Amino acid sequence: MNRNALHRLMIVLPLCCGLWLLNACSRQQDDQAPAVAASGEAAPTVEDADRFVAEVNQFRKDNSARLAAAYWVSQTYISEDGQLLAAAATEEQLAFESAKAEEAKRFNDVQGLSPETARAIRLIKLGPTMPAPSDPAKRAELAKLAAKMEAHYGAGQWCRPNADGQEECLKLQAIEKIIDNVGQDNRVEEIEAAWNAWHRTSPPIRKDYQRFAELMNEGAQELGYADTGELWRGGYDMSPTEFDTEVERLWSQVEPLYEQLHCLVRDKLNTKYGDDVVPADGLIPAHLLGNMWAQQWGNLYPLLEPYPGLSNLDVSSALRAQRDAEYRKRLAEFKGSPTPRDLAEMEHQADAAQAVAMTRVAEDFYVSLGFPKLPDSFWNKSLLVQPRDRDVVCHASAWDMNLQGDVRIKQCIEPSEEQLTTIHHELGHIYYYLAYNHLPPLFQTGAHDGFHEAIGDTITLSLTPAHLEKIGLVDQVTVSEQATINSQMKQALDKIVFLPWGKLVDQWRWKVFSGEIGPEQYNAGWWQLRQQYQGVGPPNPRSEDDFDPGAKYHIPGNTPYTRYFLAFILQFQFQKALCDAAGFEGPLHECDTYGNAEAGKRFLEMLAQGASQPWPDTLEKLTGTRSMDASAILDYFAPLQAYLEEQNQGKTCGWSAP
Ligand code: X8Z
Ligand code: ZN
Repeated sequence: MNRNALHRLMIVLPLCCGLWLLNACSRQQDDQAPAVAASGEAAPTVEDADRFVAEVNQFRKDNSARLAAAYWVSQTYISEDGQLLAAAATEEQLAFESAKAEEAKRFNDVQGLSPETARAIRLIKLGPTMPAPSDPAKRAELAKLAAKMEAHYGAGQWCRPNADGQEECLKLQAIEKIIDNVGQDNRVEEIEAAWNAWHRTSPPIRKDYQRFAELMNEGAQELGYADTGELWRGGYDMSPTEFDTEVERLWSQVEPLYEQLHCLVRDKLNTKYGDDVVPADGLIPAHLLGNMWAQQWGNLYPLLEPYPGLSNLDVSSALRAQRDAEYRKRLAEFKGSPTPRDLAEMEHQADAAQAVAMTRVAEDFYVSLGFPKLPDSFWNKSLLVQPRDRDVVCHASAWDMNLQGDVRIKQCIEPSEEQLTTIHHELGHIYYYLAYNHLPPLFQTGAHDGFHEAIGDTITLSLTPAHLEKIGLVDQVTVSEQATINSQMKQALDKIVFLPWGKLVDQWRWKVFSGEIGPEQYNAGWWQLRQQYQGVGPPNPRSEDDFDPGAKYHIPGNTPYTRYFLAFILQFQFQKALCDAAGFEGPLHECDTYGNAEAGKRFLEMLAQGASQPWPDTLEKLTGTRSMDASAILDYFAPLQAYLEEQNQGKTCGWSAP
């Protein structure tokens, strides 16, 4: 689902976008609203409230497998039929969840509720991530739009004549390779063509998105929220306004480090491409940062490597070599002379075998911490490689199909470091699902959505150069201060660079929902935020015929995005706590929790709490603090910060405000 929306709302599903996740929260105005006691109706009792919660839990138990099956099919077999199934499931789920969110207000004045029931009612009142109007026709329209936009994104492609003059169609992952520009030196024009091609896929859903936002707002307003953004911000056990302030506070902690990194990257790109392409004191063009959305710049590491030649940190080469060895093995074992079809089949088998091997690497880390092995059904039912015969939504996601152990991931795995990291990320969701499956369905979600996104990422922080060497993915690891700077640079290009992007995606959506960015300014508003936060600009002039936000999965997929911003801060807090539990005494960036039972136990204990209590309680139990805080990430990158300051001396950093 990604419907992420469903996140809170729903029941089940994918978290990658999680589906049904609910989050905690509290809405002041709801809490203060009078109980809806129609004249003549007896005031609800504690027992009524218990029954109400039990009914919602039962609905989820009874329906999650069926609904999840519809979403799974729609995303792993993109077709009109799949859209129909997904829309019908969403409609049903939204009808139930929206009605219950409204009904839950009846219990506002009931005294003496058990803590579990009070918590469950708070969660129900939040409403779905995709709040639906109560008018059935509008609800159906909303569900249809959601299914359509997601399918449209998943089926996006770029068709052009190839070298032989034949039409060739590239899907997103193939187009991304041109932009990622790893191990090649594509011409700027080629990169820009790829960027343009992908950004041409989204204008067809611009009108749909406008209507979708309108309908969700109507649903949110029926529930008593000002707009959908307020509903989304309400899921954090504090008021939406307090949450806003928290996000700003966290951003202000990390912004200076991002600006330093931006400064050095711009300088290197300016040297490489010249003033005409990358102005020395202006915005960096978005297509030259080694990522379709310029959200993480790790692919630029070879250009930024502080001390070249010290260590080999190139995990992708090792993964590709493993995959090629799989292929050669099959070729050697083949009897007779293979036809082109046989060769293609062997290529596919090698891809699939390598995808399983990479997933096993990630599983092994969790198992080393004392987590269970993944169930057989995970291996049998997950989608780990892009099928050759149909479109699927390749954007990675993790699924809890039935709230009792049928967990899967859907990811078009390729042999690259980025994909290996994403597998660890997705397994974080999977292990969260498994750890809280014993709870009532309403509590089967993250402490908040940022927790869910941070679990697997925390594990990736242990993939230090020393660890990667141990598992045979890099060699010649050097231990020195210079080697530390190298490795931190590589990490920061992903982990620090992500932060402004992680914040701005929902800044855009919140403004769209509130009307501050009107439909006639969707694209201009988007680039204004990208300039403000990332210091990045479009490669060529954009207009309101474009819909560049729609070229990022989470917009058509309606997955809230601030969760990732929070996760990128929280994962360092989690890692610090786990390393403390493991008795590790060195600098945080050297800590590898692999095989540490105590760290694993503490982590699992946190996961097992799900959303059964406010997230500050859960955070405190693991980390000793009740707030999210960027000091762990800043401490982690302290060596790099010093290096950047020194490198940037005398340079003019920053860019003009929009
Ligand atoms: O969407 C994801 C995950 C699924 S929850 C693959 N991520 C964000 C993105 O790709 O934009 C992980 C990091 C940020
Ligand atoms: Zn995720």
